[in-house]
Amino acid sequence: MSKKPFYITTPIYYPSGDPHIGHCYTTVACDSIARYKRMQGYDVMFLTGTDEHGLKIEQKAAEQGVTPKEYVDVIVDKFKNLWKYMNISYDRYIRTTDDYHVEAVQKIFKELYDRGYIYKGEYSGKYCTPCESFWTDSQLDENGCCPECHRPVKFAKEEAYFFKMSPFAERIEKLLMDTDYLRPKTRAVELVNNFIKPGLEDLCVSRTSFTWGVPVSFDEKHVVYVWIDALSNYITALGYENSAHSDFEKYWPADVHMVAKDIMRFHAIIWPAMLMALDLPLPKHLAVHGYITMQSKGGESVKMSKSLGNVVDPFVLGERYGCDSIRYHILREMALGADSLFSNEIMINRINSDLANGFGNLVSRTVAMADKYFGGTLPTERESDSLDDEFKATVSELCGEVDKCIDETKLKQALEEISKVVDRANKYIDETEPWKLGKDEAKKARLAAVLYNLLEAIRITSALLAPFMPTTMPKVWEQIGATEADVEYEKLSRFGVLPENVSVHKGEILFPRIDVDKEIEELNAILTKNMEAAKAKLSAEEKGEAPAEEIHLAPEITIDDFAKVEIRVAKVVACEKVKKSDKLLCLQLDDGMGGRQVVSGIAQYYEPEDLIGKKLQLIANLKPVKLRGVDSNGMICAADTPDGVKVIFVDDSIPVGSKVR
Ligand code: ME8
Repeated sequence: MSKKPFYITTPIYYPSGDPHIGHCYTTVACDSIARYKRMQGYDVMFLTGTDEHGLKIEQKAAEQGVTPKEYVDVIVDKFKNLWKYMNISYDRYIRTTDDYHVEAVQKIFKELYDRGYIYKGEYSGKYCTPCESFWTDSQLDENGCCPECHRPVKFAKEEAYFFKMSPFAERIEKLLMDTDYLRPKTRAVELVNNFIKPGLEDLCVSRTSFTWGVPVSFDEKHVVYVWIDALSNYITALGYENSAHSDFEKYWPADVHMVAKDIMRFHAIIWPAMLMALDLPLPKHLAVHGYITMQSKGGESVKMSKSLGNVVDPFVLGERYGCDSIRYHILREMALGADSLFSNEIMINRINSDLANGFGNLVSRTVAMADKYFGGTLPTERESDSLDDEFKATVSELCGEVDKCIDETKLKQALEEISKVVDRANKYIDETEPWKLGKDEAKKARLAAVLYNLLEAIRITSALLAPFMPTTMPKVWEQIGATEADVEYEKLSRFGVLPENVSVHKGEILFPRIDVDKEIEELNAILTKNMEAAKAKLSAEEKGEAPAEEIHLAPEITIDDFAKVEIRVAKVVACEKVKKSDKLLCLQLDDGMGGRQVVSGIAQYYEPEDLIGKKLQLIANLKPVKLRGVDSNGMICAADTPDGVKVIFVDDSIPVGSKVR
């Protein structure tokens, strides 16, 4: 039997700054649902990606002296690294700069034009450059600034194409008010009252004031502006109007689009209108969540965002507590639709209470007792008690409850349901007092029953937690002696799946208890330092200055990690520009080991003759690569400074080949 398809998407993120915990929320939430649905046997397509066009990217790239594509490539890699680190199981990653997407967007734009839904006009209004948004006067904040980032806006006017919204108003109102499209439904009234009732305004869908975008095929001085380019990703990634993919028939319409409230309007009104104009089916659900917020100095909760510089680096948290704990924390704290305040204290207390004291303790106590009283293998003789029936029923019903929460995109509730059963299991230990049973030979059969019931509770709760915490749960299965077959979805509503004589294996502590005071002090210091550096960088960028220093604080390494990098002193014996490249120089080095060739991106800062005869530091054990077809065996050390890149030269008295440590 062929599996039922299930299609879920995150927004495509702007690669205009490093990803932060706010981006992680949507992606981790979608990943958990995707994993859950795969576990249930669906054929899942989980899409994420990056939204790479627009003025802001064009400007940032120009400031750095690189092309927009070069600029986004670096940040897209950071997003992909983060998703790898957070164990995100996306099936497809779309970049709006991918050729197939560009081609499909041009066709979609032309199709909408041919159908009479796009026309040429003139746009004028208040424009916020960092947010790339035009705002009406009534939308500006109390200081007449951008309502999103609160920076000044300027009056702007240009020829533009518009997408007609009014033909779809009635159908969209019905979609929002009478169907289960928008979640939570409470937001539908706000959208209808604010945008549909006053009359849907036509949407500006092209720009002539910048070039970094998809060109309008029939009027090349225009580029497609934001939403037709960005929203189309959900269908072009499946092969709509392109031949790079061929899953459109299978996966469209999407089962769930998940976004934060900042882009709800675009997904709740504009996206359905575009699909209606193209005569395509509408997605089944749009799940809208709130923001991860931070407390400002004034005490209010404000959105964590790169344009405010108040971001928390997921790598810093992951290195300290493990990425599963971070995944759990962010999902457990945020109810669908509501904001959730991020603080180190809330996070640490949550990890301690639910994971260290709750689930982790349940596993370690149960496994330790099976080990202590039965040498790890349960005897088959059992004695049940009436207390067990209610416990078994509670555990067996959990899967149905979690299924319901997943289907309603209520992940916080799903985790709460699981926590309740974990708490119930810990209480079952207190009620049955296995440590007393263990002292009495006559009660061993009862003890075996108690421990078996606990192992079954762990089997079921851990399997249901696995989509949320995919790294840790296989370790739990190892400890409780469960095979992959034991944790299959079909066996999660059934008690009594583990073999009667199951063997446990004591293992590492899954979630070590965190010393709250000590940790908060250390973490606050790191995160405050990072945040201040991020803000300094942001304000330097706004003033058009290069940042004083690179702000990203890499995770701590040990001396052994450092020892893996071999730095040697080398002398430049020859140097020339790499052909057809403005950036690269090719250096011949005397490294005291027979010599080598290194290619370095410093041609904008040095002429070849500036370097010949100089001594510098060479990363000698870097894997060789080809740059513009030229072999490069290592890397030379240089510093990023406000005046550009500067090579770190070494005193001439140090012999070539000397090791730097
Ligand atoms: O809007 N809390 O991209 P974007 C929760 N490219 N979620 C947050 C968050 C926070 N503090 N900060 C960001 C765009 N997000 C467009 C989208 S879609 C066709 C185009 C998440 O990089 C949240 O999901 O500004 C938000 O909707 C998304 O990042 C947008 O990020």
